[in-house]
Amino acid sequence: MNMKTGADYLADELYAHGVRTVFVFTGGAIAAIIDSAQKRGIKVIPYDHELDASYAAEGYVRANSMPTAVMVTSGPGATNTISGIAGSWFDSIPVLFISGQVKSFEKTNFDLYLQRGFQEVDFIKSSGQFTKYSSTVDHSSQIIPSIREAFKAMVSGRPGPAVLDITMDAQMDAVDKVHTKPQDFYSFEESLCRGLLHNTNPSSSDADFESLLNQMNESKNPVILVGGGAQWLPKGLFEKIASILNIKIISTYAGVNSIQQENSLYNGMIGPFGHPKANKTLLEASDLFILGARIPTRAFPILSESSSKKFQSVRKWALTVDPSEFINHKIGPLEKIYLGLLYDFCKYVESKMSYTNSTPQILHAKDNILPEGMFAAKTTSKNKSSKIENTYTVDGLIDSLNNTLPDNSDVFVDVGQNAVALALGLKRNRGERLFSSWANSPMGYSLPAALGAALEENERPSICVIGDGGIRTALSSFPNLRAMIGKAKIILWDNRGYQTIVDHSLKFQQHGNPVNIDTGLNYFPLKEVLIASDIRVMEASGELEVDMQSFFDSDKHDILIVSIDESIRMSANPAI
Ligand SMILES: Cc1ncc(C[n+]2csc(CCOP(=O)(O)OP(=O)(O)O)c2C)c(N)n1
Repeated sequence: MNMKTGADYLADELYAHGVRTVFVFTGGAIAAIIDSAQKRGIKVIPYDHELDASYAAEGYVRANSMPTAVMVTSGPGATNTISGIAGSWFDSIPVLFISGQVKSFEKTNFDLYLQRGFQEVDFIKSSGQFTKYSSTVDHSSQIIPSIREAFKAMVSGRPGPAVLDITMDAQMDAVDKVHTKPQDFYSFEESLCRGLLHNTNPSSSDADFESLLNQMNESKNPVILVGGGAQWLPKGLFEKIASILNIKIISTYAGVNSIQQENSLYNGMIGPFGHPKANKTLLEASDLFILGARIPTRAFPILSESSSKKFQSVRKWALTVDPSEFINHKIGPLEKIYLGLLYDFCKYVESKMSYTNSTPQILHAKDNILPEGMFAAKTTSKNKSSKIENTYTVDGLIDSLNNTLPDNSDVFVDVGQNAVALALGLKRNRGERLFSSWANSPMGYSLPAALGAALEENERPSICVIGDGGIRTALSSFPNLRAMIGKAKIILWDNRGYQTIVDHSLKFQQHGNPVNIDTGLNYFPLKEVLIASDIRVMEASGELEVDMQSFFDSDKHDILIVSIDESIRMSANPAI
C-alpha cells in the first residue's frame, strides 16, 4: 500500500484551506514538504532568497486576500525570513511560514547547549516575537491540528503571521491514516474581513455600536481616522459607510486604500510626512473616532505646545481589536475604547442608516496632493546644470503616474521618497490600490511583493515603484522578475543615492555620514546588471507622461528608469 507521509497530509490540509500557490527556497529539511505540495497540485514558486519569498508571499496575500505559505529549510533558511515575518506582523498580514527542522530525536536542548544538529536553530524562539501562533511539529499526527490552529490564529481578531517548525521525521514518516474530522472552512477572504470566530474575540455588541454611532451623530465636528484595520474590508464598504455617515475622513499610511483620494470627505493622510490639511483636520475635530488605527509615531504629526493643548481637548474614541495599543499612547486618554471589528461596525451602520447616494462625491479636492515644498530642489537651475540629463521632479513623476497608470493597478512602493510621494499623491481614482510594508519599511520589499501579487490572474496590473537603493537590495529577485516577464511593471525612482538618509543626515548635521560615496552606489552599474539579467529597460528621456504612457501601453519593457533630480530633498512638515 502506498502510504501517505506527514508532508502529504500537510499539502492536503493546505489545499483544503485554499492554498494554491506557495513561495519557497528549498533545502534538505524542507524538500519533502515542497515535493508533496507539488504533487498535490499547489503552484510552487522558487525564489533565490528566503526574504524575497517572504515579501512575495506577503504581497500575494495583501493584493489577493488569498492564503499562502512560505516554505524554507532549517537554520539559515528559516532565519532569512525574519524581516518578512516581522513586516507581516507589524502590518497585520496573515502569512504562514513553514520551516523544516532536524529530526525530533536529534533536537538540541537549547537551554543547555549551543547547537547539536546541522543547521539547527530554535526558530520558534527567534520568530516568536512576531507570530500570532507558532509551534514545533514533532510528529506527523500533529500536522493537521497545528495547521488548523495556525489558520485560526492568523485570521482571528488582528490578523498576523504564524510559524510551523516541522521536524524531518514528522514530514517523512509514512502515516497509515490520520484521524481528523473534516472541517467546515470559511473562505480565507471572508474569515479575514469578518475576523473569524467572533465568539472567541472580544467583540462589541450592538449596544456598543449604537453608542458609538450616537457619539458620531451627536458630535459637533466629528472626524474619523481610519487605519490598517480597514485593509481587509470588502471593496467599497468603507467608502460607502463614510458617505452614509457623512463624516470627514483622515487616514494613516496603512488606511490609504479605504477611500479614494479625491472623495470630498477625504481630508488626507496625517503625519509628519502627511497632508497638512489632514493634520489640521485632526486638530480641529471636536471628536476623533479612531477606527482600526494604532497611530504609531511615524503616523502622527509633530505638535507644537499650543497644538498639543488644543489636541487634548479633542474627545477621542476608538474601535479596535487591540485596546492595549492605546495604553500610554501619545494621543492621551480616550473617552471610550470599543472592542470589535470594523467590519461589524460597518455592517451595523449599513443596517441602521439609509443610504441615498450610491456614488462617492468626487470633488477633485485640490489639497490631497503632494504638499508644496515637501520635495524641494535646492535651486531650479541645478536641474539644468545637473550632469545627468533628463532629470524629473517628484511632482512631475506623480502627475505622470496619476495620468498613465493602468486602471485597477496594484501599486507596491518601497521605502524613501517613492513611498512618501505615492502615499500622498496617488489619486486612487481608477481603482488603484497602494501597498507597502508600511510599519517595517525594509528596502527591497516592493519588487518581490509586486511579483508575488502578480502571480494570481486577477486582472489587476501589478506595478512596483522602487528606489535605486531599494532595487539593489532586491537583486536576488531579478530571476523571478525575468521569469515573470510581462506580469509586472517596475518604475525605478533613480535619485542616485540613499536620499532619505542624506536628508536625515543633513537634518541632524551629521556631516561625517558618507551615505553616498562609501556605499558605492555611484559605481554600481545597475542598468547593465538589469540588461544582463535579461530585463528590458527603458529610460525616460522626453516628455515624462508620454514616455510613461508608452511604457505602460507596450509589452516591450519591464522597467522604466526615471531620473530624479538628486538635489531634490524630502522634508517633513514642520510642527503644527
Ligand atoms: C533593509 C533596510 N536597510 C536599511 C534601511 C534604512 N534606510 C531607509 S531609507 C534608506 C535609503 C533608501 O534609498 P533608495 O531606495 O534609493 O530611496 P531614496 O531614499 O533615495 O528615495 C535606507 C538605507 C531600510 N529602510 N531597510
